[in-house]
Amino acid sequence: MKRTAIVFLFCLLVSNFAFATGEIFLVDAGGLQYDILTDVTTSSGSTCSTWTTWSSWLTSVCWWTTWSTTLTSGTTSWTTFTSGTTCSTTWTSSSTTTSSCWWASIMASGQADEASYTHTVSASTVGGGMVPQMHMGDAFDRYNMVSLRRNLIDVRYAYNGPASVEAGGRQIVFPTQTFDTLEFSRKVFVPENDEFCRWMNIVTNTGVNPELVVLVIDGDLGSDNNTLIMDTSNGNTTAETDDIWLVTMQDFDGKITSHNPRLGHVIQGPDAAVGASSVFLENNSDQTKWEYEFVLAPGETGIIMNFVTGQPTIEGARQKAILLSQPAGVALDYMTPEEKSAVLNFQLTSDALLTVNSAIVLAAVGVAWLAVLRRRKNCRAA
Ligand SMILES: [Ca+2]
Ligand SMILES: [Ca+2]
Ligand SMILES: [Ca+2]
Repeated sequence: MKRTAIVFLFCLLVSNFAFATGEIFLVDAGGLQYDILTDVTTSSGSTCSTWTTWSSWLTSVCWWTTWSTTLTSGTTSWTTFTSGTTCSTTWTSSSTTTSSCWWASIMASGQADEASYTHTVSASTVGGGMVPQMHMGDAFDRYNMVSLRRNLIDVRYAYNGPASVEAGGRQIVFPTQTFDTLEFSRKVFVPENDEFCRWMNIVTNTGVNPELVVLVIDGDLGSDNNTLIMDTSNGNTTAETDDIWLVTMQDFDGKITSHNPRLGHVIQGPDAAVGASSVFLENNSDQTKWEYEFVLAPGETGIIMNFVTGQPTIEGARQKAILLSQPAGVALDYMTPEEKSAVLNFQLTSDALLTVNSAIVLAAVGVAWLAVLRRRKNCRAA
């Protein structure tokens, strides 16, 4: 009877978390439909016997209370998880003092859970051939999850409430989550007239001292252990910190088809103030991780921006990634002048500076015109 009650409570608990997470579907100009998660309060996980099994999952949360205790404390317990009881390597099985435990690889608000084409496309093969009329989908299992590293622990951006939309529903605006003296939020944009998804990861230092920010963006590709790096911006097929973009696909080896969209991951721009401090992407692994480290002065806001493009062909992914690495036009749509000037990992020149500096230019023209008027007045007086 007691066991039945625990199972019931567990199911109730999991279903409650699942209900809280929402999703917004956005289709780009190429017909690729992105599934963006909002108000994430879900995790992928299961029961565990020891903590040490999962101790390397720095982005996981664990709890060691009995189910009844967790359920009684409701959402309060989750608040506790996100503010510090994340699994760390210092935990051992001796931490568990009760009979039940559960581990969870916690997801993040604003992650792309999936991307699939709404229509058939002609896809390129590993060898350069073409497959006509293919149904392409399963771009991601989880993509562009995000954490801030606090005291060596990666704390997820999650459990932060519902999102809203702007830009005619094309940009999802996520709420602010506080990490000590840092405030963090996200905006995710998919245009109807171009082919990409853009993330703005927005951090503000609300403290009185300069603050080191370590932003961790991790993901899981749909290509699983058939992931192949087809190209990177510095000319090889190895992911490195100086790579601006990376192109991946799902290998045909061992499969009849490779039906995942070919992906161009754009992680930074050339000559940017802040580059990636760590990049992980390997063949035969679906795991992705890009990290950025930077210092924010008191009151300063910094934005780490990422793009991904899904394309039917490798060449399409490569060409779009090259364009997005120096973002202009649609790639900067629905960004405020303040947001453009806060971007750290791309050097925004033409578009951004034009907008940011237009007020300065107008002011300068005004001052010059006043000087001309004054000189004319002086001439007349003379
Ligand atoms: Ca998937
Ligand atoms: Ca996967
Ligand atoms: Ca490379």
